[in-house]
Parts: sequence; C-alpha cells; structure tokens
Amino acid sequence: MNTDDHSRLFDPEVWFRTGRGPRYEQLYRHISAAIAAGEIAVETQLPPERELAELAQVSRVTVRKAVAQLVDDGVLEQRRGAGTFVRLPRAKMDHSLSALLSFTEYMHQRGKNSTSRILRCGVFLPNPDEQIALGLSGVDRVSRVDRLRSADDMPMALEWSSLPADILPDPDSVETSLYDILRAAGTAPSRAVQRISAVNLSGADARLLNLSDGAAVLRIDRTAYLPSGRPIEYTRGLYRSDIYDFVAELRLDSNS
Ligand code: 16G
Repeated sequence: MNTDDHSRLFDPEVWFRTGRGPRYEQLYRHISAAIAAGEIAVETQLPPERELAELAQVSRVTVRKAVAQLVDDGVLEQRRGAGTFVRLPRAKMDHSLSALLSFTEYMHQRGKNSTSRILRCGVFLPNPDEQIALGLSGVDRVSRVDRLRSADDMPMALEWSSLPADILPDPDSVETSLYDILRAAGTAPSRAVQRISAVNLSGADARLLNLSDGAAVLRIDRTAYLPSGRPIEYTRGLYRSDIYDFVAELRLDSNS
C-alpha cells in the first residue's frame, strides 16, 4: 500500500460517524472490514502507531486499543521489532452440508457462543416466494423472523426465516434458537434442501455484517421439511464467506 492509499483508508471522513460508538471501536470495525474485503492485503504492514494516529486523527491510545482488538481477533499480528502485519486468515470453519444443524449448534460445536439480534418479526400474509416454498395459499399466514447472528459477538450471518404460522404461532418467542423451539413443539425439520450462491452485499446488509459495500458473501436459501414431507421453514441467509466454508460430502450413487 502506498501513502495515498493509507491517507484515504484511514481518513476519518471514511471511517468515523458521530453517534456510531467510540472512536477505537469504529476504527477497529473499519480496519477489520477493510481486511475482510481484501482492501488491505495479507502480509501488509500497517503504518506505525504514531503515523496511524496522525492519519486517522485520533490519539495513540485509540489506535492501540483498535489494534489490540484486531490482534485478539487474530486478524493482525505484532512482530517484535518489525511492526504490525495482516495475518493469513485463520482456518475457515467447515460447515458440513450433510448434517442438518442449526446456527446455534454449529457455533456450539466450534466452542463459540452464538447470539442473535432480531431485526424484525411478526405474522404476515405470505409473499409469492413463501407461498411456493412453504406450499401456502394467499390467505394463509406466515411468521417471519429476521435476525443478525453473531458468534462470540462477531457478526456472521443475516437470516430471514419464514415459517407457516401454525408451526411458529409466536415469532417473538425466537430469542435464541429457532430449532430449539421447533424441537420443543415436536416440529423440528428432518430434511432440508439448500441452494448456495455468491452475492455482493449492499449497503445496509454490509453495515450489519461489518463488511464493506459490495463485499462477497454466500447466500444460502434453505427449505426444511418435516418427516411427513411438509415444508416448514424457508430461510434466506447471507453468510460471511471469509469465515464460513461449506463442505459437501459426496457419495457414489449405489445404483450406478
Ligand atoms: C442455520 C440454517 C437456517 C436455520 C438456522 C436455525 C444454514 C445455511 N441455515 O443457520 O436455515 O433457520 O440454522 O438456527 O445452515 P437456530 O436454531 O440457532 O435459530
């Protein structure tokens, strides 16, 4: 990176907004997003603390706090006598496509604590996509829960879930795990079909996931079914592709 790139990247006009939290936190989020989006490449050396403080127009303490947090996250590495460098991304989490796991279970398996922020929920008339996916008619009701999902406080995914209202009559009740609620009611899915694609994030979604505008993420649409074959969940999700790695297990068809 040259000096011009540095001045642009750390310019407070770019990363600071009044009312969006403490400076060190905003600077931390900005650098983290720039690294995740590849704007600061792996092995790039960050400017020294004093220079960074001047560029970002903050105190050295603020820079130190932001950098310490990034070191904690494993995104930056401080090398004695050499400086601070962007690390190779740590091993991605493998997400086995053959197990029907919930977000909570998946994170738990990886020793992470999952949390959700409900962005919106309620009971609505189904839109055409929901009608098709869930086999509903235009007069049925659908419960929707839109969530920002984090692991150890790091935003990982945005999920828009729709379920027939008779399966999830009270969408407000989804405080932690949707699948736990379904299990308790005896309506947990036993099979799901997923469609995976790559998309670029738009503004509002990027902000929620702490990524930059246009960053590439995985979009996964899941339709999940009861053992009877009834579709009961249609979830569209956007998942950070720098963290998630979906692994598919393939078997030779026994009939061939
Ligand atoms: C997973 C599912 C999602 C499901 C959610 C339930 C994928 C791609 N999607 O994120 O469809 O709604 O788990 O998680 O795996 P919860 O029980 O923790 O709410």
